[in-house]
Order: sequence, then structure tokens, then C-alpha cells
Amino acid sequence: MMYINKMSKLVFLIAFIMLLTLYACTVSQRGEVITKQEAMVNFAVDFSACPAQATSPCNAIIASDVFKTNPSKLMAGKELTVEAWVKIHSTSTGAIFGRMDSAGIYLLVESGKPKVVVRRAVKPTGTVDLIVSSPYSLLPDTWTHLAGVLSFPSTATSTLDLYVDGQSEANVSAAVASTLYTEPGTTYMRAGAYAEGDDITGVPKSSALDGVVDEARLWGVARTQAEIQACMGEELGLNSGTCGRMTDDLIGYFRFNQASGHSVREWSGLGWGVVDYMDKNSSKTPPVEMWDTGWTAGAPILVTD
Ligand SMILES: [Ca+2]
Repeated sequence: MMYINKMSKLVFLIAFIMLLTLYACTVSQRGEVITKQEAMVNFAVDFSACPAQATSPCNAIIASDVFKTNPSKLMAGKELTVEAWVKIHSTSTGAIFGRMDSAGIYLLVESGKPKVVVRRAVKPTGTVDLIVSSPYSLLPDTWTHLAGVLSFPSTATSTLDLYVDGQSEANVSAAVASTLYTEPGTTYMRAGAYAEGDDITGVPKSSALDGVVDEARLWGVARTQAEIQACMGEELGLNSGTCGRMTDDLIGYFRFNQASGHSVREWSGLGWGVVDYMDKNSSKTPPVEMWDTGWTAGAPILVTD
């Protein structure tokens, strides 16, 4: 009887050890799978999650002298495209993405309606802004792709187009030879706010974006509607094709896939690829008021690499 009891205990012990081993393997495998899934997940930044957003617009910022030193990063004299995915939570007013002080280009939302501004666009005086507003109201909590394109169809005309989900929404033309007249003096590129230059009519710097931004790109060329449509649904890949990031035409590119911390990587392939920071709407250098609470699910696009 005692022998049987000992055998039972031994069998029970062996079974228990086997179960423990199996459980450990499962956890290990599960953990590995989760890690791989997380690496493939697309993230974005919800600026309304910034603790200071109620009193001062928060933003994702990159600052670099490369804007002044690398010819491919210069903006003056070029046709331009600015694009991003946005998901607003309310009919708010705020800045989405761009680079600008007294000159530059920005994507904005004014009372829930998309808007694109090119500041100091017109030669020879360089004092006229091109502004395109849209009567279209963004749907709350719905991802929408926005693109603003400054093109230069002839030496005597210029056009600023606004595309919503790849469709032409509104445009304005200037009957002059128009381009960005001067180079922005700032070394900042921002998403979620703008801090340099004068207030833009309808979208003051103090307005905080109540929404999410993803896949923000600034190009030194006028992207065609076909190119916008072809590449809005995927990340820019490691190639020099239409939807590739290995081109001098790409001035800046944010994916917002970090998912933790307060770093934001810049992805333009022939650029810098450096990491910079999310901070409050401050012009302090380096940024000193960081935040890391805005990571959320990204836009409905294909993750490339
Ligand atoms: Ca993303």
C-alpha cells in the first residue's frame, strides 16, 4: 500500500513538472509572438492625450540644422506637398503638420474643416499667403488622409490644392509666378502644433489639436493626385520608387510607430533618420517638457518595414 502511495506521489510529481514545463514553453512562445506582433503594429500620436494640451498645444518636433545645410531639405523655390492622416475627436481647431515660420507650408484643421496654408508664396514681394479652406467637415473619430500641394503649372501661375482621401476637395490659384519666396528660418518641423511665425487666420498658435496624427510627410515636389492615391495607404518603403522613401524629394517623414517613450523617429531615407522628441509647444532648445502618453493605434495603412 505504501509502495502504491509512493508511486502515486511520484507520478503526480512528474505530471506536475511536465505541466510546469509546458506552461513555461507556452508563456515563452506567447511572449515571442506578442513581441513580433507589436513590432508590426502601426501606431500614431494622440495629441489630446498630452497632459498640458488644455493650456498649451503639445507637438512632436524635430529640430536640425540639416534644414539649412542639406540642399535636398531646402524648401524655397520648390513645389511642395504636405500630407498626413488625421483623426479628430471633435470639431476642433489646430495644426496637423508642416514646417513654417514667416515662410513655409502647413496642414491645419479649422473648426473640423481641413485647411492648407503656404506662407509668403508669391514673387517678387513674398508677402502673400496662399490659403485653401474646405467646406468639407472631417468626421469625428474617423481616419482621413489630407494632402496639400503647391504646384507651379507655368512661370505665370501657381496653384494650391487640397486633397481629402485622395480626392480633389478645393484649390486656389495665383496669377503670378509663385513659389515659397524665402527659406523658413526655423530649424523645426512639427506635428500637432506650430509655434513659429505669426498666427494663421482662423488657426491661432494657441489652438490645441484635439486629434490623432499619423504618417506625416513633407515633399519638395508637387505630388500628383495619382501618386497621392497610390501611396496614402502604405508606409513609404526602403526603395526609390513612387512610394519609396529613398529619394531627395522627401524633406521629412514621421511614422509615429515608436509606441512608447517620448522619441519620434524621422524616416526620410536620404535624410538624417535621427530621433527627436515630443514636447509641449515650446521653442526651447533642446525640448525640455516631454510627454509620452499619446501613443495609440495608427491609421489604416499597410506597414512596410
Ligand atoms: Ca504610424
